[in-house]
Amino acid sequence: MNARDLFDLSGKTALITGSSGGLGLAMARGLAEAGAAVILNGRDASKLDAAAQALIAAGHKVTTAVFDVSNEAAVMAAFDGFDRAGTAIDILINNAGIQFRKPMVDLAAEDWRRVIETNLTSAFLIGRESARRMIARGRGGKIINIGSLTSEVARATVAPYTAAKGGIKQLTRSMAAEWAAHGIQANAIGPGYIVTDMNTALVEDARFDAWVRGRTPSGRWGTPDDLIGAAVFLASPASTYVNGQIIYVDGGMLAVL
Ligand code: GCO
Repeated sequence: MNARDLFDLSGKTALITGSSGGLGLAMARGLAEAGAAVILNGRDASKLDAAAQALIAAGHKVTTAVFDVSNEAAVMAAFDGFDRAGTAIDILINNAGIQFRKPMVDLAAEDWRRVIETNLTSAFLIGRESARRMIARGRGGKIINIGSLTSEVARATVAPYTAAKGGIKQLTRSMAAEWAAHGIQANAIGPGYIVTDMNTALVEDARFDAWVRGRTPSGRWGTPDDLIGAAVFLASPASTYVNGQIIYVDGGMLAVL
């Protein structure tokens, strides 16, 4: 296979969770531009349809799947729907996630559980359902989990998010351990500080903004489009021998003190 074909996603179908905006939509657009048919997921049907229409207008093959990734019954129903429609998911990006900033001493157990369920358990549930079908089809597949700088280091006031993203790193390795023999490559992307709705409060905080710019060797916040290259790489034949890894797209923040 020549180098250009290594990144060709033609004929593949990709499900990207949490893709009505932000990182998920950027990665979905990138995979579509590389030739994949993409399935956008979110909980808000109107927001999801607007995102889908924009990609369709650009000439891409797009469908939507409205379900709450943290609800196992909803996940199972969604995959039953894929089965009935004959939709084979070749590439999964577990991107859906929420942030909740509060000191642990003030944190309610319900808030802890909600973040863990949405950011970590969902990746297990959707990964399990995807892998069951990839293994049965015998054609392998690609699973890309979205981690974080907090997969490696902690920041005060985001404990449940940090615990979940640390879990994403180890869940990715567990997926590789169990599914690599079936031709499935499971890897992760660790975004640095990216300008997204989830981080608006941080971007608008002059002190935090200055800290990010000073602490990041690239000297800037990331954009969602900065993740597209790593996503296409991990979704493509170019990464057939890459498994259980997490690629940090963070401007170098984790590489330096
Ligand atoms: C925060 C941010 C971070 C970033 C990202 C960094 O409150 O510190 O939300 O968690 O979103 O995860 O990699």
